[in-house]
Amino acid sequence: MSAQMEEWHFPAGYDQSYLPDPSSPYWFPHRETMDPEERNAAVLVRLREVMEYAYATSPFYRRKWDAEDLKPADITSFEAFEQVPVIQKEEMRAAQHEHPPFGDYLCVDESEIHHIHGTSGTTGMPTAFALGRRDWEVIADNHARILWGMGVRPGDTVFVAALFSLYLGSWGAMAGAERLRCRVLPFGAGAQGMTARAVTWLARTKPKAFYATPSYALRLAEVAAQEKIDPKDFGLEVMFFSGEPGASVPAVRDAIADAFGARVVDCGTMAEMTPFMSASATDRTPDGMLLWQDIVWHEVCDPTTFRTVPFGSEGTPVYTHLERTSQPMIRLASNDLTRWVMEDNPCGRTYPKLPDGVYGRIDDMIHIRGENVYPTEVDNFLRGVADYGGEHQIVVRRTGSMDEMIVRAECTLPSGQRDDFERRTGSGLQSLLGVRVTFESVDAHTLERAEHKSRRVVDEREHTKR
Ligand code: 8LH
Repeated sequence: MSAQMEEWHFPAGYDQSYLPDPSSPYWFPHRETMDPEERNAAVLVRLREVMEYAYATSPFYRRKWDAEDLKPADITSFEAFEQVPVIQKEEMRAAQHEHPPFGDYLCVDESEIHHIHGTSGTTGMPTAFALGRRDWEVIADNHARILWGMGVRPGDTVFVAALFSLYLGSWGAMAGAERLRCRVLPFGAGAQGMTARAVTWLARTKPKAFYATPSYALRLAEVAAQEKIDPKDFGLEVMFFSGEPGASVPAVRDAIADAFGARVVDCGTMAEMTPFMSASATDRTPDGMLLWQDIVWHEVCDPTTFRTVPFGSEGTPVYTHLERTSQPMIRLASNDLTRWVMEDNPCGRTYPKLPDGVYGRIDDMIHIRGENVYPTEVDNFLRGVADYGGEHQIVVRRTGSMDEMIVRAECTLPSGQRDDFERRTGSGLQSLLGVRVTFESVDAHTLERAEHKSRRVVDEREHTKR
């Protein structure tokens, strides 16, 4: 372990009165800019420690690793660590079913639980997340550190425009902003008429920073336009997003930056992985997301073998907590898709990077007639088309023995004048995706807008798991 790594110990605990020197771009200058090999060596020791802790405190991990004849002490190299079996969400659901409500991977006494969050449960049994009191403080510290990296400073007003419910995104952003000594405006989202009220509050309070999902920011810009308010007048400087692809999809990113006149920052892993901001861009490395490897260990892996892929390659993120004690996740499979690189970052942090962010879930990729279509490609393309109305839907269905893809997009032109729009958009999509597309236009403002995460794909094929 490097003697100079600031506050590096397990279980983690940070000096709650610490703030960096105001002139420093870094919260922890050494940890953020150190030689990555040296950092990795410290992380390897930590991985063993976290595994020892989990093995001692959780029947779930003992069962899982005993079945593979694996002991934490065996983890003496990253090659060995890559052989630790991944956790899939179904296993957590099963563990919570057997040991309600938190599963037998809760590694602290129930009296230590400070927050309970969960999945919405719209696509199956909901999963509960238990976060310890001490962990919450550490999460807040980590998020404050990452917000500092985005350029947010004590005293700044941070407007949180995401659901305050079971969703961890809003609470995690708020915890970090509070620890950073910001002024938090926990506005929320999702109630009737709330978007118009958000416009009023943004115009009145002129916050410096803003958190939401990317699709909600675009929705907000539309509602502001309807209210004859220019979102640039909110005076926002930095908008950070998580929860879905968007902030790293070039056309979406540009649309948000142009509408609000603010910097767009992408962040986010998974709720289970809170501090979920451990993948995040910074003010001087604004594109994609850096992987803050001393907070959460991020691997990008082959989706079948779960061994890491070389830098430059595509794979699926696999995450391991380095600081959580309540429900530490050790090799949680995300089933998302990304690409990682290791290069010099303009901000000086020596972390690997996901240059294109996380571009989607493996399950959401549409397999049609031998081609793979990412819904984000469609989004990116449509946002560049003149007269596009801002929302679309992708329907995949089987007609006879053929799969058919229908893209329905809003158009700002009156219905009698859309021939040219339909022709250029339909043929553009077809050549981009390499599959036949039936393209339809609908009136602007007629498709549903997301108040949270968008759901634009309707796959009607029976065999497709959604
Ligand atoms: C993303 C991104 C992103 C999440 N780019 N896809 O918001 C962060 C946490 C709280 C969250 O959304 O957790 P949740 O609800 O468990 O969803 C996780 C999934 O959301 C993740 O696996 C991705 O598919 C997606 N996601 N942040 C692209 N910045």
